[in-house]
Amino acid sequence: MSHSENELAELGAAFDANVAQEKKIEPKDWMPEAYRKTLVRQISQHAHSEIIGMQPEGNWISRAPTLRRKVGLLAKVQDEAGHGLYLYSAAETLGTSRDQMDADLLSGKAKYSSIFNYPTPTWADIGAIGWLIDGAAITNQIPICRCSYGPYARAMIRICKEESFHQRQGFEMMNTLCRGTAEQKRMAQDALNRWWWPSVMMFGPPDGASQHSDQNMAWRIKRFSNDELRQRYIDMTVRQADFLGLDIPDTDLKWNEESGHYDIGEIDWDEFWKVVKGDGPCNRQRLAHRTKAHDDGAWVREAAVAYSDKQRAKQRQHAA
Ligand code: FAQ
Repeated sequence: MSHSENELAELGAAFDANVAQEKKIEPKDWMPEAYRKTLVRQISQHAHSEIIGMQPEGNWISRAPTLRRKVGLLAKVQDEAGHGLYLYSAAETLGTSRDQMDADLLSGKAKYSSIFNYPTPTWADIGAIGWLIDGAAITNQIPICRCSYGPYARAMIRICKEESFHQRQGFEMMNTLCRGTAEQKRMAQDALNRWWWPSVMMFGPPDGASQHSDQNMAWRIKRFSNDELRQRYIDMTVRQADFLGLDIPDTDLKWNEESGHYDIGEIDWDEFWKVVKGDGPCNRQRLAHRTKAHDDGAWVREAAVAYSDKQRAKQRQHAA
């Protein structure tokens, strides 16, 4: 339905007032097109990250060192699939389709988190992903539980509960390695050395270079800037590394009495943008794997559609 200029101004003012009063915006409410568009962008990127994020860990399911570790890892990877599904559903409420989101991911048009383009050569990487990547994910995502868009905020509540459990199990895994043999401790340190900087980059470009932050903070999609969340993660994680007896791979890291935060060295933003633009260590492998899984799953989608068509035909017969 098209609106006159006056009507649009009134709808816009009512929308702004609802956001300011912390009322949730729901799928049938009027919303500015740019709000809808940025939410589809962020939520679908988030969903794709969960789905692609299954790959680095999935790599270790068949090689987990004990039955207990295998069960834990299987459950974690399944949780990530679930997160992807709630998030795709949340994005669908904004008028996009799952087919469109899949097509955008597979064509390389839609982004997913840079972090999942790094390899997992050792078992310690699985501990590091839980500890660092889930740790960074919950730091970023807890504020999204208060996002102005209702379906995204509600999906995030459950996701955050599961991610914090993932973070605990990753930390416990690192703690076991750090209290084990010298070789296990060396593996844990090596994993931290490789994952530290990519995890710091996960929060996105620095505030001056973030395109979407200002508007999305005004719309209460985001509550804190990329740098604020990054600092929160650094302060939390440096102390945890200390507890584990591991060294953060940054010779410039130091406590700043004045700010009450840790200062870190220079972030390699060239590396970040290279990975975001598709040229990281595993970008091609991740997309090729996802494309094959999508193609292999075509018969499941066809069967599901055929089944639902049959059910609908039955219901129509009953109703007649
Ligand atoms: N990777 O203007 P901003 C997880 C892009 S889930 C790739 O600052 P924004 C669970 C950005 O899209 C991890 N691209 O953007 C798990 C934009 O490009 P566009 C995912 C990035 O949206 C754990 C451009 O740069 N979490 O880990 C990245 O305001 C373990 C300019 O940036 C979420 O998605 C990046 N790191 O802020 C699974 C949380 N950063 O779209 C398995 C929700 C930025 O205009 C194992 N998302 N870009 O083409 C967010 O909070 C935000 O979208 C940010 C980026 C903070 C990621």
